[in-house]
Amino acid sequence: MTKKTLDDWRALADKEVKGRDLTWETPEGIAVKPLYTAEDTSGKGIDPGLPGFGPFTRGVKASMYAGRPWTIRQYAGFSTAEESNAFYRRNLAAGQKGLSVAFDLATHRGYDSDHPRVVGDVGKAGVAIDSVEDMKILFDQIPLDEMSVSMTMNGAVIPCLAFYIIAAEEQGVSQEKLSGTIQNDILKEFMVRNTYIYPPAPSMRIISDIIGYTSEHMPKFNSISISGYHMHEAGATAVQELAFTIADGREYAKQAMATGLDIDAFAGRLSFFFGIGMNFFMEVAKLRAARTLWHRVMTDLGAQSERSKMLRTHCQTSGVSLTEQDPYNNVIRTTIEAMAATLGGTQSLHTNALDEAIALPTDFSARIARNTQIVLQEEAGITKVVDPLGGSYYVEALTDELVEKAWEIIEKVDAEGGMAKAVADGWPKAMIEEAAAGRQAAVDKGDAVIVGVNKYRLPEEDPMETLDIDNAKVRQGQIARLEKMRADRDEAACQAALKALTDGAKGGGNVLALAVDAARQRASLGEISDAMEAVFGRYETQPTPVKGIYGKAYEGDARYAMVIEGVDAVSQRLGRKPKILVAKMGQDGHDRGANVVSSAFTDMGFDVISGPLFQTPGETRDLALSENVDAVGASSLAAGHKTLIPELINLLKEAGRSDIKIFAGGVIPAKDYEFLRKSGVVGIYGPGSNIVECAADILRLLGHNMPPEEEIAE
Ligand code: MLC
Ligand code: 5AD
Repeated sequence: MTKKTLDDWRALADKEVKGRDLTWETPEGIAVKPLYTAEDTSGKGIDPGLPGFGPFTRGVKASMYAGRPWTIRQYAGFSTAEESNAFYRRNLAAGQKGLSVAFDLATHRGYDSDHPRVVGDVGKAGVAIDSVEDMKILFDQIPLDEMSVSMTMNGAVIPCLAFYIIAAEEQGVSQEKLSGTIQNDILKEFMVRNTYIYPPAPSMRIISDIIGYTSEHMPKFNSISISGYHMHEAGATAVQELAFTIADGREYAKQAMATGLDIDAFAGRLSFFFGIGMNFFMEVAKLRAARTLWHRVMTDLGAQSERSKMLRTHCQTSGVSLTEQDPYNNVIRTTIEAMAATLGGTQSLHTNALDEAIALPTDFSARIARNTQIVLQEEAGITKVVDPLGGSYYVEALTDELVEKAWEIIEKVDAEGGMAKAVADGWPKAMIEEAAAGRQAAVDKGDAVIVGVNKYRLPEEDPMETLDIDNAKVRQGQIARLEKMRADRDEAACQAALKALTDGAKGGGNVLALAVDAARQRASLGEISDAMEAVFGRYETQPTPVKGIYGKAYEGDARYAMVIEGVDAVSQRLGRKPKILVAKMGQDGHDRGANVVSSAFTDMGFDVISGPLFQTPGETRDLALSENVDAVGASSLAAGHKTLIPELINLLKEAGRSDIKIFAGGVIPAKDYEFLRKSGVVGIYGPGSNIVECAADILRLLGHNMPPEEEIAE
């Protein structure tokens, strides 16, 4: 038999599909072909090398998981330090290997639990930590010289790391023995995650103070976790996530070098964090590309040691890919994503729980999430072979293409003055938001399938048990502990340490070293944050949603056209466009949903006011009144909805404006719907809601006779 050629294959495939084009254009702008062969890899000179050697495309260790499996590190934290500690200890007993702390939003934003701005946030989305006393309870009976601990903290990074150092010290563990990671990645906060406190320049200075301090005193501690995860969750494509994350890393390295540090003294402790979504091979290739790119960047910056050029990373499966509808599908999705992360060679992994789209994990859902990894490690044989997809024509070609495409953006960032400047200019955020709006339109139109949401949807869903936190009780307990600590401490010594911190923040001092002294004197998280805020100030920003992307994707769609007509009709009747305030109350900075909604509503012809982040209900009321809006859409993703939305409704009522319609959207468990409706919420839109339908509902409430969706079915 003669050997078949690619042309033979093409002819045969063409015949099978009658000439249909099988190329798949991914959101990254990559044209994925239906077949890859050696022509796409060795034929183009692609050689991924060997694991353990630069550029580490095939993995950072020669033996990878065959030598030591990845760390099962589940991110968790809720309510009090006592409850979170008990949860950690149960998880460790059941096979988890490393810890990862989720702090509540009050802590993230540098507020003590008794601060009036955080009434709805304390203990909700993570654990409340006000002082070293809480931190000691959090790690009670967990030996910090043996356990590696990750802390996801960026805004209030100085007090949290200081509390951790003192909690260990008082456990008898000196700081040089501590192994773990602090997230400490502020650039992506300004871009997508929004738990910043100070303006960009002092925030960058804090990072180099931490890198300086840890490289001197904590040699086993990873000083930063440069994160693409949150970009991914905000809707970034794989290329955007890669490019901006690597560019962030380069910026931090350059900043630390500018303070006089030798690159090889700190670079070995820079670590990374990526999100892993559903496009399986793309995600495998993404991690391989990330390692290749980082090796190139660090070589360019002059690193000598191979360790400095090694991209070590944590991964988390994607939250945004999971659904409220038919939630058991989430177990399947998470398994696929976890496989992509491990076949991509991650060092550490968090697998999301199946109730992700509704609430924080329960013991039940956390067990399944953890066991997903244990089964992969102990039953599936995945750990036995290093980089088993290495040499796959498709994966190697994709890796190469991702490197090229991301490198183009990295070079653009560099040409325009670096990532800190790009973040200030806002174009990376805008790029990600455009990708997010495009994705939302694809899902709403059904072009991108989500099983159980826009296809194969169940007629009825069974209710699920979810975790509920009594936020008022947590807050009372925290306040009592704070009061006791303040009464028992040496006040003069504490104030002196805080003053030294303020002086050091002005210049000359290392703010982490000074905060460690203040933590030892029982200064609280809010006090330490305030001592720096006195010098640095607090950063505020205004959302600027993108325009035109959602509408463009819907061009020619009949249902969309009806909504546009509806908006026109209401505009004519009112003599102005219908006006909507998209509000973000509390310390919840998740703004992908709010921005996408603002963007889509603007495209549909509404007059949209995008409220600033972090408002109190009183501030939202003031804005609603001064702008004289017809409706407020409150976006809530961090469990503050039961406190903040009813308060807003009451405040509007007191102001005599009960006519303003209130909608709620975001992560809201179905069991809370009744409570919210009774409080006066007229429409609730959970994850998976269709924005065009949401707009139709609003038009109905504004008195327009909008036909139901079924009536225009094609
Ligand atoms: C590993 N080791 C080996 C080996 N494999 N040694 C010999 N042979 C092998 N095959 C060694 C390593 O070199 C290392 O030692 C040690 O074992 C530990 O392995 P590791 O691979 O470094 O793993 P780990 O300690 O788990 O560290 C992984 C990490 C770290 C570097 C990525 O930064 C990390 O744990 N990050 C977690 C971040 C996280 O959980 N974030 C949550 C974000 S949630 P040595 O001496 O070389 O160090 C979030 C959500 C939100 O952000 O928004 O709120
Ligand atoms: N506990 C467990 N997981 C959490 N996540 C966020 N907060 C917590 C918490 N307190 C997870 C979710 C979310 C991602 C950012 O991290 O999966 O999508």
